Amino acid sequence: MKKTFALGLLTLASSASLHAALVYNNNSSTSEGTFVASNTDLAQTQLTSIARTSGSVFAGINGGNPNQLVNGSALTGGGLFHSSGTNDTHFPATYTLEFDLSINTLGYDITTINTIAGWNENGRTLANQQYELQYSVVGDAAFQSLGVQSFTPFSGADGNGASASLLSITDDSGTIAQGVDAIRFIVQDHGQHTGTAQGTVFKEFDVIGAATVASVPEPSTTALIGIGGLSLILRRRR
Ligand SMILES: [Ca+2]
Repeated sequence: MKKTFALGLLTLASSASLHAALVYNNNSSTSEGTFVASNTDLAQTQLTSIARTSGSVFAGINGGNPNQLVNGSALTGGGLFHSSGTNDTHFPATYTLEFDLSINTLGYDITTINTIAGWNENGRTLANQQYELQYSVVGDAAFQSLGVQSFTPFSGADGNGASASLLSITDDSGTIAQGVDAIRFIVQDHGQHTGTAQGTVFKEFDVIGAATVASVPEPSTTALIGIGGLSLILRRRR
């Protein structure tokens, strides 16, 4: 009887799929408008707010409004510039994307995160990207870290000129995180500087996934839990 109970618990534990290892499919270009953003992703269609909670941003490009980072409006001739000059105070710059839970109360399962950077002049290293990626799940205000994501295809030798980069993240389990209510990007200095403007110009944060669906135990699992529970009752009665 004791053995059956243990098997029931084991089946419960294995029914949840967990984040395994992040997988990257990055790409770069010497043309600003190379990479196409999604206009149906969660950051564009299921967002209640995008907040910048730290870090100053050059306000001259599209007024410095962070909303341009999720609606596709910054892909050509736009973006948010984070300078990495001497005595710089622009890092870290934290962006928190809060998702709408009014209908999808269980949050969202995130399958892909694509971030696009670049500019049409002043320094190819403006397309380099580095940020810590974090997420929060429904019912827990804390953020979990997925580590520092860094893609620096351009070096100091590349000089001025147009550039673009796509940092694309998936997970080998198929899902980066489940039941998510917020994604946070903590932008850092990528450390590769050249040209007349140094830093990063971010253009779009795409967060791709779907509403989390309540998991229903499979019949065999339910039966095992039933047997496990029964064995517990019988043990208590002895
Ligand atoms: Ca988008």
